[in-house]
Amino acid sequence: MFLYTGKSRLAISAQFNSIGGFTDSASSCPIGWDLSFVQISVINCAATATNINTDSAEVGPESNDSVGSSLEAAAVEMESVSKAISDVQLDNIMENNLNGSQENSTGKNELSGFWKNANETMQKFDANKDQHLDFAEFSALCEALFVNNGKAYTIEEKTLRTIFKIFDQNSNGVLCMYEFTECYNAWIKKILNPVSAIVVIDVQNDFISGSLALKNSPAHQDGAEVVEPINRMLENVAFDKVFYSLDWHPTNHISFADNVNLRKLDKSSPIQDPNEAKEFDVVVFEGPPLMEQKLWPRHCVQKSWGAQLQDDLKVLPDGQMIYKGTNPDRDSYSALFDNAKTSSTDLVGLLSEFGITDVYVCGLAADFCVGKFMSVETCHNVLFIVKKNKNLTLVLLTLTGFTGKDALDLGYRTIFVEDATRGITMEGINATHENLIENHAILVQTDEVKDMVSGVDRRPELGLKLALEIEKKRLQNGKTEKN
Ligand SMILES: [Ca+2]
Ligand SMILES: [Ca+2]
Repeated sequence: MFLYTGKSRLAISAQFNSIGGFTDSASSCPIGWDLSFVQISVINCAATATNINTDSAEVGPESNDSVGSSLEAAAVEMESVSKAISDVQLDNIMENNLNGSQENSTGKNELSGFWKNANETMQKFDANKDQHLDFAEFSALCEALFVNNGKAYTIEEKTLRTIFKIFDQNSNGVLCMYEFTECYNAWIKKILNPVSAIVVIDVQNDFISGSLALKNSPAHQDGAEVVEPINRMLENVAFDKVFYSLDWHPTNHISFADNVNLRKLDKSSPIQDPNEAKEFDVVVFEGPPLMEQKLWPRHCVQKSWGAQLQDDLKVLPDGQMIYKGTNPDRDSYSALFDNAKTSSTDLVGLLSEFGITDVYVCGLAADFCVGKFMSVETCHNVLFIVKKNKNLTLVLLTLTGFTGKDALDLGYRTIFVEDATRGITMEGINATHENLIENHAILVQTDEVKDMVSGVDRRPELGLKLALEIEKKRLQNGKTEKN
């Protein structure tokens, strides 16, 4: 059985061997499903307006023009798919699992050799030929999986045990074929064959040489310096998708100091007379909602020179612009929220539509509000943009659009391209780096990116991140089923 989306790469010829939340009660071995895979697929289904036949569990394409339909629609479709799956004959699913998926669900390259399918991989690493992978056998697999141009990375045993435990769903100390099939489909395949997007953040005139030039901020970094490494990446690396984000404010934006008269100050505002308010002061607007607001110089006004991408930045013809801060009444924090619910929905949708597994982040400014956002468990932090500091905004765009019991949980593997970013304060930059690493993102240099995107440099940290996401989704799915 297949899901068709009419879009080649993502088309989820899903064979339902990687769909979340199903347990074979007749067997001691739970069958693993990769929810994210189907989520991505289902969004795509929704975007191409598929119809779902819940009896046959087949999804067919339908010519239509509703590309970009809402994510709620996707969630509804998701439910339909789930229902359809539960009617499917278990035997067929198992058979598909055992055969391994010949379809390349996410990646662009054909997998070959012993990585070709779950069965071949199992045979390769099942040293004692008992049709199970014990921890030692799994460790050997990881040694072959996590390499840089053939050279194995050293992986801590603790990390290996964490990953092994995630896939050993019945905790009997070995991976049976069913468990391993999930491991293969949801994890190994994506590691071998990542689908990569780069998000070039706010490389705009105002942040480089305009009203909020980075070089005037405490770290005195020159924003223009990101242009060369970013261009180098865009020229040499075959990203699956390229996004450019732009701060894009209307002239009456709440954050501009010279707009302070446009809105009423609240009684609680530390400055009561708007004529006394200056740039970088904090005021409180009456709202609703009540809004504490730092006042910034006018910057990145829609269609102005300051909002334009820096002249030398390479803009690929198929690169997509992501506009943010477009709501006049939202400050940066609310814009974050707002971004998360509206403008980031576009980005979420796009990342999903293209089956992105890995997000590379570069641009301005490198710092973001540490802890405040990244520590939020449910917030699958991904892209950060600009929000506040002494004299620059530092916004964090989080992909929080999907919440609730059937929430789509998009935990992308995130790669921060260190030499293609510049920040505001050294403290902020260092804290950002630490925070990224704690959250299983990695820092790399521009020249390392090509091999990672092509799948010849495969980092264990990102493998751990993906495994943790699989576990998180499984738990969420379990809760959903109980409710
Ligand atoms: Ca074995
Ligand atoms: Ca097991």
